[in-house]
Amino acid sequence: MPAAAIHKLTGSQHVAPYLSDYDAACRAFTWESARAQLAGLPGGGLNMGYEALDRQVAAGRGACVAARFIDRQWRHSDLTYADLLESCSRFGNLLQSLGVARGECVATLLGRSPELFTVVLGTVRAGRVCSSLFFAFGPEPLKTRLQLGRARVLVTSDELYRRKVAPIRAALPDLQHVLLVREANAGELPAGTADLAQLLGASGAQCAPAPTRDAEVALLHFTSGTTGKPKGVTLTHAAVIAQHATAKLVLDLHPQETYWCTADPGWVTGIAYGVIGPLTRGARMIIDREEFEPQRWYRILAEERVNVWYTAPTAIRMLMKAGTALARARSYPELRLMLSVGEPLNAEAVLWGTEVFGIPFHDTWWQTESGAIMIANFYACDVLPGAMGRAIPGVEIRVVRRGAGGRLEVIESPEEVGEIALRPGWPSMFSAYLGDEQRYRAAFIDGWYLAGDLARRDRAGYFWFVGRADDVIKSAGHLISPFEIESCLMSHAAVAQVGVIGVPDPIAGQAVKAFVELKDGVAQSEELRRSLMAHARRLLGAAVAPREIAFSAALPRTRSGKIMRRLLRARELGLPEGDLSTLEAGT
Ligand code: 6R9
Repeated sequence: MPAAAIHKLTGSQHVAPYLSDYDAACRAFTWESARAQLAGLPGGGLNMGYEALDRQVAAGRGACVAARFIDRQWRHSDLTYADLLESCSRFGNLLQSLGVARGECVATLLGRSPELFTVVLGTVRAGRVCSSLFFAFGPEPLKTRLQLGRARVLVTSDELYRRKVAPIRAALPDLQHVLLVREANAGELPAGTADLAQLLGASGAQCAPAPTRDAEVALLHFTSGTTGKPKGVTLTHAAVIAQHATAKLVLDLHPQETYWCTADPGWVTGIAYGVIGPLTRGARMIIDREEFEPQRWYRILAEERVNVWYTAPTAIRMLMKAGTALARARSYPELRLMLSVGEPLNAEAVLWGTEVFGIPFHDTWWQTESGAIMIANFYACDVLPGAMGRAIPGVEIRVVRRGAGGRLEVIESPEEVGEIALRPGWPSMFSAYLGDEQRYRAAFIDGWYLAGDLARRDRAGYFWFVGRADDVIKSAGHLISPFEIESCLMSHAAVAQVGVIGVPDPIAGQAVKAFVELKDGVAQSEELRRSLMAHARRLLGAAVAPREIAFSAALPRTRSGKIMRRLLRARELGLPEGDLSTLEAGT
């Protein structure tokens, strides 16, 4: 039985919500009117960076704070909309002078910093394509992604360059410029790099936005599949229409409200709702440059008077673990909306929010491919603890099954589990899997985009998450490909076969576990296990490497030689083994 709905007393909220009647909002909504809420480029066309910055400055918000950065020593530095517009203009001129062409890729490997904003917004504003990479990736995942994106420019720090990029630089022939964000006492520039601050200083402060069209690619995000290389998901400038609309209707962001998104910029949430969406709403963003720490987080919520907070289940579970007393040591009178994304948000976490903050967490669901929030518990609507919420206005979402003859059928029964399917036509829908037309086409069947997630849809239209339809792992909100980890372990001299699965973890949701079959004649030992672990951490980065490695005499595989991760998982968790007709005997 799901927990009872939490009824929202809209009359008592101090800000009138943008969406107060869900059905009426759905009826009234059109994507044309959503686009009309943006400025559009003076000569026609649409540009994400222009909507986030120029439009705000033109509306008189130039002197308003766009982003407040808080560092480890609790020092604050504020950037206004006008500051950001200037630094982005400089960056646009810099790209021009470096000879980076329209549509070419500029990658970042940065934490949450002012430079990240300059590079992401400056790149898309200049009509180049920005790819923001996860700073905790090791050299291998970085190499794959920089190669796939054919990045011409990379912006990173001295330290990340030295540890992760210098060792793979020779394998990146397209990468012509590495620009470093330098500490004051960084010393000599490493060979083949340049100083970003110096170049920006020497670039002009005026730069017109590129005349981009709606369908032109602006962002490249990498996401994981179960097989093959990571998928390069491209989002066009039109994505800003949906990111703006959802920042308004779901995050309910009002101009100059204080907003805190805790997502890392290396993943889609950190860009869509950590940079673009909130700026198009004229918000005042809080940017914590540090990593998670419960006391620090409560201090930010309280002292910075956060109004709207977008975070993730792993962080919420860690806060719950740190204890209610810590949360209650401060008060949060300004906090009016808390949201979550990225992994299943259990009902207990929603209720804990109500207990501690007096308001529930509002779950939201979406994917890199959807480019914007697609399912949400809306601010003014009842929250069903454990449910992901309802489809946003303007998008038709159902659960489907494969019926007779393989055709997709929409499931009407609220009990039956099916795959989440979205009807194409919303503006932030991904425009390609970079260089993989076939994979892109395979994501659409019978006029639906299939998300790869299993869910139920109840009579009121709320979606209840059930699981992934594939083997992809979500650990601490990071989407991890078992294939990428398997490939890395396979490159160790002692390894014959590898199978990687996600196992339940009370905090991270899932943890990565690798099962390794050794080559003939290689003996299992604790030392070898440690060597495998070190190998994985060095190449993949600690955030992606397996947490556990187990030896297996013979991994279960099909007669065609494919490792059966499904069976590994069933055996590990003591679940029914299911159909074994393709299993190779003796494995
Ligand atoms: C934004 C983002 C997408 C996958 C998605 C699903 C999982 C996202 C969720 C959720 C349960 C939620 N996911 N939101 N699972 N409840 N509210 O996370 O994008 O990194 O592409 O991951 O994350 O499995 O398919 P991405």
